[in-house]
Amino acid sequence: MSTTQARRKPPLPYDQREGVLPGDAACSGCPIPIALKVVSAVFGEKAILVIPACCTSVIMGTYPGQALKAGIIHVPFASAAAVASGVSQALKERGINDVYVIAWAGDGGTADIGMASLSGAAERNEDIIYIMYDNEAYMNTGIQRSSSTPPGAWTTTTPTGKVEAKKDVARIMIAHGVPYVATASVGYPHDLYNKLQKAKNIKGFRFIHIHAPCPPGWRFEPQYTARIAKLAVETGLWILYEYQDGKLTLSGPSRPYLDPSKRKPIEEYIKLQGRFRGATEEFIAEIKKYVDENWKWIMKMMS
Ligand SMILES: Cc1ncc(C[n+]2csc(CCOP(=O)(O)OP(=O)(O)O)c2C)c(N)n1
Ligand code: SF4
Ligand SMILES: [Mg+2]
Repeated sequence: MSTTQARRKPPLPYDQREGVLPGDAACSGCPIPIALKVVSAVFGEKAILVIPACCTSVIMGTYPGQALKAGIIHVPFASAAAVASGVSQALKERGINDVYVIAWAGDGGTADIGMASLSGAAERNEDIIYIMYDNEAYMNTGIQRSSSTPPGAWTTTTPTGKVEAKKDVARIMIAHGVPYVATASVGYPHDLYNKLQKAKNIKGFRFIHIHAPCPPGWRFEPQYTARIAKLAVETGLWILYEYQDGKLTLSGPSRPYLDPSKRKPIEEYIKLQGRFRGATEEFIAEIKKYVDENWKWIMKMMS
C-alpha cells in the first residue's frame, strides 16, 4: 500500500482477525462476518446474540463449534425480539447489568415474519439492541423475495423482477418512538462501529439497519461486496443516518449526497448486479424517483 492510500484509509478501530473465528461457513464475500466483526469489536464477549433462522444461524455454527466469540441463542424464525426481551429481563432480575442483549436477524426475520414481536418489543421499549442485516431476500432458503427486496430485483419467487416497493423498517421503528434508530452499511465499518458504540451507551430499545450486499443472491462476484455497498450510498439509494431524541442526523458518508449533483448515477449500482439484469428504463426511472423522495423525507426530518 502506498503512503497516500494509507493516509486515505484510516485503520479500523479493531483487529479484524478477532471476533469471528476462521473457518465459518459463509460464502466468499459474505457481508455477515464483516458486520459481526464490528459487533464483536464493540461488545466482545459481553453480548448474547439472539439469532432466528437465517444465513447467520448456519454459517456461525452451533456450540461448541461456533465461529462467534459472543454467546448465541438460536431461536424460531418469528421470535428474535420476544426472546431477546425475555433474556434482557431475566438478566436484570439476576442483577447482571454488563451483558448486552442483541437480536441479530435478517430482513425476512425482521421485515416479514418477526415484525409482530419486533413491534411489541419496540412499543414496550425493551432494553435490547435489534440489528437487522438486510441482504434483501430470504437467502438461506434459496433467494426468495422478502418485503425488503427492492423493486425490479430478480429472486426465485420474482422471476421477472419484484413489483412492490421496499418496506422501510427503520422508518417504522422511528414511528414507534424508540430511543435510537440508525442505518448502516457493511461498506462503512467505521460508521457502523461508531453507531454500535453509541447504541451501547443508550438504554431501552435500539434498532440498527445494516445494508448487506450478498454475492450469490444479488448475482455479483464476491470481491465486489464492499464496492456495491459503497455505491448504494454514493448513488444516494441507501442513506446513512441516526435518529435520536426526535432528531435525525445525517451520517458522515452520506452528507455529500444531500446535494443531488454529487450523487453517482444509479446505473453504476445496478449494472454490477445480475439480479437487475432484466431492469427496464421505467424501473430505473422509478428508482430515481424513489431516491429523490427518500431524500425529501430526510430533509424534512432534519429540519
Ligand atoms: C416458521 C419458519 N418458516 C420458514 C423457515 C425457513 N427459513 C429458514 S431461514 C429462512 C430465510 C431467512 O431469511 P432472512 O431472515 O432474510 O435471512 P437470510 O437467510 O437472508 O440471512 C427461512 C424462510 C423457518 N425456519 N421457520
Ligand atoms: S447467501 Fe449471502 S448472506 Fe447467506 S451466507 Fe452466502 S453470502 Fe452470506
Ligand atoms: Mg435476508
